[in-house]
Amino acid sequence: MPDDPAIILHHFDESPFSEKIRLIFGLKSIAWISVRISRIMPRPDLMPLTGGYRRTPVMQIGADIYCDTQRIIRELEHRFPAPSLFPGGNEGLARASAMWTDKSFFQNTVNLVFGSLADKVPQSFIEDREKLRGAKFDIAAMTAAIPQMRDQYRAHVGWIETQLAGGGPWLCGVAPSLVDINVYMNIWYVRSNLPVADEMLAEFPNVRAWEARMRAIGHGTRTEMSTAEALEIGRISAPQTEEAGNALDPNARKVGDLVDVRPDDYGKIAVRGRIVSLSAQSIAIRRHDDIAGNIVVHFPRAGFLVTPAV
Ligand SMILES: N[C@@H](CCC(=O)N[C@@H](CS)C(=O)NCC(=O)O)C(=O)O
Repeated sequence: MPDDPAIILHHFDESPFSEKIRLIFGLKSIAWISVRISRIMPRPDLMPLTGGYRRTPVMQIGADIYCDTQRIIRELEHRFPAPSLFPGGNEGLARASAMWTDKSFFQNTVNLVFGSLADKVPQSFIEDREKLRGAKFDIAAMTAAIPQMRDQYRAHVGWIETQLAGGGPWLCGVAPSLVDINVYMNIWYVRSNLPVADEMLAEFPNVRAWEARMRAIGHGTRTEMSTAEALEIGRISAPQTEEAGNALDPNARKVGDLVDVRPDDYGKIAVRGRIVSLSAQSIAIRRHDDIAGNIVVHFPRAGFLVTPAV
């Protein structure tokens, strides 16, 4: 393996969660490889790498695969510590902010976007997202809820405005942090999809000025690669994760245990493998895939279920 393995992001350009990671590449001036995946399943070159995890984005470094932005961000901060995502401290709160921005705020944003796009949303996308959610992707209900969503979105954006008005120019002070990245996804997604965004943000001058600063961060240095080439890199690489147990694990899980790991909210597909490393914040499992070979897949702990494989 080269000393400096390539950072590969499997993503699609319209994906708001991917935009978080692209901005971190910008903030940290990272050169990265973009692998554009389809917006809907199937993703035949990606599934051998993830073992079935199907949410977007996924980061690949050789034969190590990082799932969920929470886990991807932790890895990027570890490998590229400067500039820090926590310039003024507040690391715990900054990381925890995702539980607001990615869940209640994002649900609000997503309903607003798809309710407004209404009959422009292709049937194939609706069917795919119904499989992902395990529930109806009810565009008509989202459209009917637009007035409520506008109220709630306004409340969320109001908090951003209040925070910026009390200091700034970034949400945690004088330099951009993970809180800016997490929050911005919801502004970016509305701005990218809804012409009414101008009207919705008109009453928030600090948010609009901050939005322009966020946009200026850029995406670092991006080059493109095909899904097949990325799969081949996974196949010929060896995972680099070292074994590490966690004596304080509340369920006495150990390195070598065979487990299933899956998200607890949507896209609940289990990935099965043997634990390689374990901590309060992350779990890595080793699996062998007939196509991709030996792979280690990394997940965060919050928002994920780990169960003994039966
Ligand atoms: N908690 C996940 C959420 C990711 C997520 O929901 N991404 C959307 C796209 S922006 C998704 O997976 N959509 C379905 C898909 O791409 O298959 C994360 O932080 O990465």
